[in-house]
Amino acid sequence: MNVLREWLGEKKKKLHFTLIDPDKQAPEKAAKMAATCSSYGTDAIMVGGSTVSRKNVEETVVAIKDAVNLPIILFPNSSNAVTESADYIFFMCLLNSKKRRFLVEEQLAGALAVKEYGIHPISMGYIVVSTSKKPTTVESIADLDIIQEGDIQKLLKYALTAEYYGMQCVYLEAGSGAEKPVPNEMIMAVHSNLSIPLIVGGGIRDGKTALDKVEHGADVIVTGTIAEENQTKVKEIIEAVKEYDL
Ligand code: 1GP
Repeated sequence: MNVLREWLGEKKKKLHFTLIDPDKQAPEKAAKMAATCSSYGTDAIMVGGSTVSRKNVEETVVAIKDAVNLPIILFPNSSNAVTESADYIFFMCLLNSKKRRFLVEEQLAGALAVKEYGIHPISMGYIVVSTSKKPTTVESIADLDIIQEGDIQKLLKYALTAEYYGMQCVYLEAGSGAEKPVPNEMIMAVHSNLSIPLIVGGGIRDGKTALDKVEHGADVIVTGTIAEENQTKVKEIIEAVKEYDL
């Protein structure tokens, strides 16, 4: 079952997910942010960050669960971020990392916990596109086979590999707080060559950019940093995503 495809089909709209980093605020504040984004129409809350502790993730998930009636999806940086109260987990492989750790080891370390906790896994090919002069956090830790802006052939090889492996979605990531989001032509190339849902995130800060990304083929827009900085902009982004008719 491809949950993302089902959600896209049911809503007949593009989707917006809000990413909350448990390291950036207390669980109560995270819950308030989730409630605000929920009132604006976000479709799911992703919980994850680069230095999260299991306790912090779990407390944040529990607080958000109390505050909103939305799916909560773990977006783990490691097996340490697998906690029991989430509904879903992006069971992800950082395809263009050269580190075995991000390709399979963290996944091995977390698989039994996903089973034991009964969290629904959504398999994901996670691909980082380098758009920033200053490396984002994921770029600094992942030892990437770098995909430069505009290198469509290289991106397509990775994206097709995700689909041929049977992964349920592809996430094109510019990195949290990226100077620029993933370029439109790269999104369009993946959209026109793949049939699995396409998630795009990193560096999206306004409604116009979000709309641009969905118009070029993104099915799901993820925003994180802007929810911490400017709630009016989050509203604008969610409205832009929702305005787009499939
Ligand atoms: C990070 O793509 C997400 O994984 C969100 O990025 O924080 O730049 O919105 P931002």
